[in-house]
Amino acid sequence: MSIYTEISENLQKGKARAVKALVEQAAAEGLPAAEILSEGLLAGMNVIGEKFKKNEVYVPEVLVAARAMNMGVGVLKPQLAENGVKAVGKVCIGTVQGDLHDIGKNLVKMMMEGKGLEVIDLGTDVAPETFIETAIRENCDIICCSALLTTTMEVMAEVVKKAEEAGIRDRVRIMVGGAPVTDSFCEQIGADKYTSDAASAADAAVAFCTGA
Ligand code: B1M
Repeated sequence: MSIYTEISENLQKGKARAVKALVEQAAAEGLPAAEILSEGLLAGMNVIGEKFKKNEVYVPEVLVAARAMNMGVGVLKPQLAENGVKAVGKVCIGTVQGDLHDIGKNLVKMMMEGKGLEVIDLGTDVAPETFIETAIRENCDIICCSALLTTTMEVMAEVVKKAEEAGIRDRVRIMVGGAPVTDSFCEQIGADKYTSDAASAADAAVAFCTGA
């Protein structure tokens, strides 16, 4: 069995300590962090996602798998986010109000930090007003919203509306993402950029901040 399969299977069983140890082993063997993430951790999470959809596993199993995922991602953080880069811009990020999914948001944060952006993490269940107040107080270049539920993605439209009302729309970009979000949804609500994955989100954010 490959180490990636072992990581995936242990993640599906929610064995956080085993996942952490296996990820550490894979990293020590010199396997690339991005590959450990996609072939091991995300592969396992995808299986859980499919089973969750078919009611073959339930919230408690998904929660322990998510905890194992976060432990594994924690090990990879230093490699995924190479340090020592000067801050190229400031971002505030959060999962929108009503939504508690934070694994994707945490990955986006990590990739952005790796690209030299300063990131303020507002956590989950973030009200539109909190995004706006933080962007103003902290002088952020970008507001990043993540949503995993079709019912919560609408909150992103509220963030755009509140940014317009606060008069900051000309100087703060709004980026959106998460599994149910699409390019056309981004356009429809008047946000600036949709990206489908964390690495592209980080690239787009750097491009906004550097004017590239
Ligand atoms: Co939830 N859940 N969940 N869940 N959960 C989904 C999202 C779901 C698709 C499962 C399913 O039915 N197949 C479904 C949503 C259906 C829908 O709305 N259409 C669902 C549901 C229904 C629910 C509950 C309502 C279940 C219930 O209670 N009956 C409930 C809601 C709670 C709430 O939020 N209020 C719920 C709860 C949970 C748990 C708490 C158990 C747990 C979350 C734990 C946590 O995050 N700490 C959980 C999980 C883990 C999932 C699945 C299985 C996995 C999500 C995940 O972390 N994926 C998910 C099924 C699935 O997606 N296959 C599911 C891995 C992660 C890396 O991907 O977040 O998509 P993702 O991030 C990607 C990209 O989307 C992108 O970058 C990342 C990768 O590079 N990205 C951005 C994300 N944000 C971005 C922002 C950007 C740019 C890119 O710019 C700003």
